[in-house]
Amino acid sequence: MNVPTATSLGDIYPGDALPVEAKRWESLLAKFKNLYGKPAAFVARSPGRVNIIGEHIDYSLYEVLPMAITADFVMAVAVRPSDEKPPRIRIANLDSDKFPTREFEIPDGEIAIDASEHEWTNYFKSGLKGVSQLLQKKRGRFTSVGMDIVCHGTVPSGGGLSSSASVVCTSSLAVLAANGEDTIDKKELCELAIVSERAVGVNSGGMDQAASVFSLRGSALYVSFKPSLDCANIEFPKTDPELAFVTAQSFVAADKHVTAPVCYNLRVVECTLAAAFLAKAFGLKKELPKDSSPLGTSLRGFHDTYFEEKEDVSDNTKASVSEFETQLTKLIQHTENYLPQEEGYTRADICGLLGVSEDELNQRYMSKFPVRAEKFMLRQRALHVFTEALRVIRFRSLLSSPPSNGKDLLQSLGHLMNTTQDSCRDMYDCSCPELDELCELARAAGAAGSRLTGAGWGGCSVHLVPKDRVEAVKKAWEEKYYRKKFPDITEEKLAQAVVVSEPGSGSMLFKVT
Ligand code: NG1
Ligand code: MG
Repeated sequence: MNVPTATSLGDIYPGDALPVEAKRWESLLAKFKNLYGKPAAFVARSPGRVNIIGEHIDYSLYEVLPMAITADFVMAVAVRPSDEKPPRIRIANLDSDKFPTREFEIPDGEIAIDASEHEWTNYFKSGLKGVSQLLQKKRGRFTSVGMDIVCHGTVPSGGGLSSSASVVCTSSLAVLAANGEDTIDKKELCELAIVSERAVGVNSGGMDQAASVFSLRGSALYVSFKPSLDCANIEFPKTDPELAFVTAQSFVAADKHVTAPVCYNLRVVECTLAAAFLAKAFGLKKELPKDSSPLGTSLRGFHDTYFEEKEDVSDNTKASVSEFETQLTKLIQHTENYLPQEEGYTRADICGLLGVSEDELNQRYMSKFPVRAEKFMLRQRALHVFTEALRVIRFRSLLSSPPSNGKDLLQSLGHLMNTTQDSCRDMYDCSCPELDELCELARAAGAAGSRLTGAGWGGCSVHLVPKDRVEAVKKAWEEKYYRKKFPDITEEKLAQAVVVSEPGSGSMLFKVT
């Protein structure tokens, strides 16, 4: 698939959003001219995303269902003279108080990123680094051209809507275009952005980048990672009452960079260890296959290998939906039986079963991205992953063959989302009291389904609400959550807290004419 190029704003933004966006783009291009004394040559953009269902299972290589939102990150670019040695990057932001202007040289060798420092341009550098590695492979020796850049983002940072992916995908796209790659394969761009973002210190899966790169306006995106990255657009059926997805910020900042060793990166390790543990407990003869998951082997790899050995399923990617559901149901049972320790597993427990030393265990699973834990909650994490994978399949089936009554559909979808929230809170331990409260308030005011979205531990929540209940839900949050918790909240911040999400379009490149 190629990235479409377009020359006018009207091609991306729905009519009603145009005046606001047009103003923003005008400021972007005007600031560019002002700062660099020449016009920008092109603008790259990628959106944030909201995940509808399939939480914390992308890095176990199970299917997920996010959609792009209309908030995005845009980057106006001009290439600097090609004979400049070493080439330079000048990068500014419309929001210059929060994101100060930076200037640096592009080194001849590897691009260094200090992930311990919370620096906004690290996300640009991770895109630059990823593209440089790719083009080095393609072209041999390679150093990027220099670039002058002005950018701006409307995805709230640390708010669970994947501002990071919007920046990394936009940056990768911009660096590719600046270096003359004018037909850009979206799959290549996405795979590149997934790996690039890990340079910033979080050992993430690929959902955010897929949603940011591939989404089409008006539909959600069903993302699969096996046998390789693939996406399908999913439209929401027209129903009465109409469905709306509403996001609500908890305003609890989820700073993954600080919490990664005890939260996100630890979950990645726990899931990978659960796969190794189950494979050993079942005496699988084959090693778990190497795959694209962050630590190279995954619960999905265990899943496929298990059914290959025990039930002669030679290619599980060909399993029907109902066969896959049956398989997951069996794995849930097996996890309950073979990972019995509710109180978790120590390193010694795990080493004992896997037959490795603690040094080997740490080296294999915990060296690239260090984690801190006494106990690894393998049972709970695997149960979350398998049950969540099942919920995603059921959610998708409901959308493709909806019950004739819109109310039934709403209720069934909502029930799945609510169950996800319970599992995130109780099994995956990635919710927080504020997110739980937002969900409870919404349900009491008429939401059909409510849950956290994104990594959790703060950030954002998503709610399936019949259109005629949206105002009531908003009012409940305003009175019982936002004004109570934050008595000084400004009207502006309140307006940003709750958004009725319209599915937006994915990464694009615009020539400035
Ligand atoms: P957030 O923190 O919301 O961007 C993260 C991961 C995803 C996925 C979700 C949980 C990154 C960049 N993204 O999203 O890959 O695992 O958590 O479903 O870390
Ligand atoms: Mg992120």
